Amino acid sequence: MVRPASRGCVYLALLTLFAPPASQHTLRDAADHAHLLFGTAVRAQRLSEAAYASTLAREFNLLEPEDAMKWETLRPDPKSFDFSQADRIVDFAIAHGMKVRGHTLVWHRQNPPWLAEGHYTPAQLAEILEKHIKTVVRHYRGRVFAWDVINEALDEPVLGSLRSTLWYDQPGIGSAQKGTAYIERCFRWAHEADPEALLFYNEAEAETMNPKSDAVYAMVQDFRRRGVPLDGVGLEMHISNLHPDMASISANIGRFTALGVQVHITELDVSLAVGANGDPTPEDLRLQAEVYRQIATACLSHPGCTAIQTWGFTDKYSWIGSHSRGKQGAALPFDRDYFPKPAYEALRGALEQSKGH
Ligand code: 9MR
Repeated sequence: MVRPASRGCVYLALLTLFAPPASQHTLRDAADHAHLLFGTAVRAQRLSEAAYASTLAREFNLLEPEDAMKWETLRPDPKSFDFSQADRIVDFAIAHGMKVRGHTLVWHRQNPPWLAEGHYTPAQLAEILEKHIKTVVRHYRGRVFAWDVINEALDEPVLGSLRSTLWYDQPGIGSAQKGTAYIERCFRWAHEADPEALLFYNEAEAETMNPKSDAVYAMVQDFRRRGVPLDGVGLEMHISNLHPDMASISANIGRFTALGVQVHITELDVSLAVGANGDPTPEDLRLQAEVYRQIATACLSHPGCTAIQTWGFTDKYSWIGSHSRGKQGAALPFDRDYFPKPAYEALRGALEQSKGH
């Protein structure tokens, strides 16, 4: 795969300089070789774009709906469930022999107005949430192998404290001020709905050893001791620092897997400063590739780190651009025209060098 013209010269030079020995294998082949799930977040409305669909099916053995399983999309009104977009993605995965991670049953964002502004009592909210979790998990029973049950329940300003949310204490589902009790109830509901599904707690900025990951660790340890059905921790890995503390990231993955839970790297992207034309510098592309390589290598060095997902795969569609008002971008392994970047080669190289997982 060689990219022609325009940005092509730069990429070609970088590929030549930094690529591992030429290989006809795809990232998916390399992931299969490494016995690792390698996936990406997917937008249902893009599946009709030929280049999007063919790249997705060729390069990944795992996918996760980026937004299609959030309440905003699944729950147009209090009474009904609209599975159309999520089903499209799941059907695509099954048709192409890919596994599916579900994202996300409980979050404080992307909730529909009828829910967020509904002024429900805790008892009513508990009933609504239990029904939602059980209906969605049952709908995908046997098709979604792992769920992000709760997403980002910890706070940013006071790292490690529980975030004040609709589900916790505004007004919450009846477990306000009882720490992680509301989270535990959600895991138990999901487990009742599909005892085979792997249940994950997914968190942002808990990648390194820090107060937030300490709080996740304490919760996971407590849940495991008491038999709460939690199987894994999702570390998002939205990276904007081109020199991340890899020793800390690796130690953090290690301490979670030592508790007997799996780690999935769930939302990996490495954003770069971009100019008005959306392009990063060649040097940043090289550093970005190195970060991708190091993250893959860190995951592969822990047998309990069983999946890596990028948050999208083409720079054409990524949350980073709108989030940074166009100042950051180019965060993913494929460029806007679906040509592989140095990051792609670095990931594939790391997977190919793996002794098997
Ligand atoms: O990528 C998602 C974007 O399309 C949504 O607009 C955004 C809304 O907050 O959520 C993005 O995905 C988030 C994910 O669900 C949870 N972790 C953080 C991700 C980036 O914001």
